[in-house]
Amino acid sequence: MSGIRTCYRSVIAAVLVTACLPFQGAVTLPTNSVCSIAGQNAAAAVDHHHDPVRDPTGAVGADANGGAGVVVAVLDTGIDATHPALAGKVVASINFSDSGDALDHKGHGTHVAGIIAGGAGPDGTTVGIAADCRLLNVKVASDDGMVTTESLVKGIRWAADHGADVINISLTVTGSEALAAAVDYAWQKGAVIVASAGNSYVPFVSYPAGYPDVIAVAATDDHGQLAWWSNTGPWVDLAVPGSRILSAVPGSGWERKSGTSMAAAYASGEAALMVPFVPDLDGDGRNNTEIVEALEEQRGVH
Ligand SMILES: [Ca+2]
Repeated sequence: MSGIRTCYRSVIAAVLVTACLPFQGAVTLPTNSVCSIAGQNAAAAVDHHHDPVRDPTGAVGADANGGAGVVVAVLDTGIDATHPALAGKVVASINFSDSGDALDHKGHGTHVAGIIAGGAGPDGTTVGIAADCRLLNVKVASDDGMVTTESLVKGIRWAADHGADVINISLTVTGSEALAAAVDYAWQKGAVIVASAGNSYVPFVSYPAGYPDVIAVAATDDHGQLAWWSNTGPWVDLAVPGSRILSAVPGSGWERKSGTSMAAAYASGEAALMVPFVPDLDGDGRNNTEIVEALEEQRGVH
């Protein structure tokens, strides 16, 4: 395992990607919107949200279901559950950060949540990949975007114990034995675990994305190519849209953001669509292995 840990200097939406260079340190921040990208050529922005996902039988569009009955945990900076696109979607909230509440004062978790489960956007079209799923708001990052491995470990275990079918982790932290054990715990409970690869354009393994039972997600650009700022490497499992993705921000607003955070959310939405359709083929009593295989077949980078 690489001893190099990647970190991201800021989650502030206004910073440039050049502020996201990796360094070695004990604490990292959520992977981030990259406004140097978001500010470019906005007229060419493309919504990718209805790129169809098919269930493994190929017979029915899995998106016909919209993820109804599926629970997705968003481990992030909190969620603005009062946003019109997210009203009624958050079924439970908990705060493992040092913030005073589980609200999203940062504007990161709400955007991620909207990509996964958001309803009608500003033009009336649905912004969420799996708009009928429900969310667990698991706040693990504080209001300045700081997240510790310890809080993430608590969040993963809590999500697994509260029925999460999919666990979205749009952030990176320093790996640890406790984090690996939490991932294994959630995996054995049947959760599909999705994490962002990071935005630093480096090949180094990020955590928790780099653990074998986590789907590591890179971001593509408007042309379907790997975004230049996306981390990648043989440890990355999927490459999905992550550039200029329209979603909700606190205060009933909307923004386009770019990052592997957005890509991970996109992949989590696709996983949520698959949950009702993908059977347990190997008889181990859960279908997360089969969902991961189906996702990698359709979106894999290998
Ligand atoms: Ca299985």
